[in-house]
Amino acid sequence: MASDERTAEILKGLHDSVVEYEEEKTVEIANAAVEEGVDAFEAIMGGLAKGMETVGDLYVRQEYFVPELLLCADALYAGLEVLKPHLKAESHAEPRKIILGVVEGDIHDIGKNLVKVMFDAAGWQVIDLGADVKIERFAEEQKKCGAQVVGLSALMTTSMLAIPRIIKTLRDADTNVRVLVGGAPLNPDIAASYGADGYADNAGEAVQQAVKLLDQA
Ligand code: B1M
Repeated sequence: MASDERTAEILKGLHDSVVEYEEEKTVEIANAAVEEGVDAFEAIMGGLAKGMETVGDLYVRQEYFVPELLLCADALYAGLEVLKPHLKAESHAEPRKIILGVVEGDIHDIGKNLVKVMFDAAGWQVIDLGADVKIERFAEEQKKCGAQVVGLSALMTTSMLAIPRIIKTLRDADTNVRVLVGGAPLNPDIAASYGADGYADNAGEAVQQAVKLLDQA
């Protein structure tokens, strides 16, 4: 079990190696995290995801451009491959299913992929529709597989406008399905005004919110 000081050092190492798009170093530090008993959830959220947040800031400040963003994402995914199998797996007597997707017109899928990892680890069956998903597709898939929750991710103020339209198609098709939304431009008020049942700020919280929605159902 790593000391608090060593854990902080490893989290910073993961953060920095994502920001500096050093894929091999990210893998090396992720392996050290596993070997030294750093919690995989903490390493993903406090190291890799935090690094990608910093990358977002650098992009906004025009210090990083698209090529750097993509290289940073590669480093994040490489670290994720190492850490993912070490997330504490949960199992449930009753299968819990969630459909996940990034809304139409939006190809930002890094956050959604982190959300997927957390649901996988929490023992949910995840039907991942990918990114830039057509509005009607969510209701079509929900009808096919009977998922109790549909999770929508949107990263742009333009693409998030698809959310109320998707929710309408879901409500028209199955009144019982619960809709969880997330992504940087959203907040609880916008989510509620769109008719969503829940909102989550990050990947870890997404699972907690989905469980809450099922408990309320
Ligand atoms: Co673009 N991009 N991008 N981009 N990009 C943003 C989103 C932007 C805010 C940057 C900016 O200009 N300030 C801006 C949107 C502005 C707006 O709102 N209107 C923007 C733009 C404009 C664009 C393009 C249009 C640029 C262009 O071509 N001119 C283009 C869009 C193309 C399209 O989608 N049609 C574009 C392209 C790209 C890349 C391809 C280069 C790349 C995406 C790579 C990929 O995803 N495969 C990219 C990136 C990386 C970003 C930023 C820098 C980072 C996004 C990210 O991955 N964050 C972003 C700026 C920023 O966010 N600061 C930006 C890290 C990730 C871990 O966080 O995705 O927020 P996030 O996910 C979090 C939470 O939000 C939450 O949990 C996650 C993990 O904790 N969450 C959920 C997310 N979904 C959830 C769902 C849930 C619950 C929680 O429940 C279901």
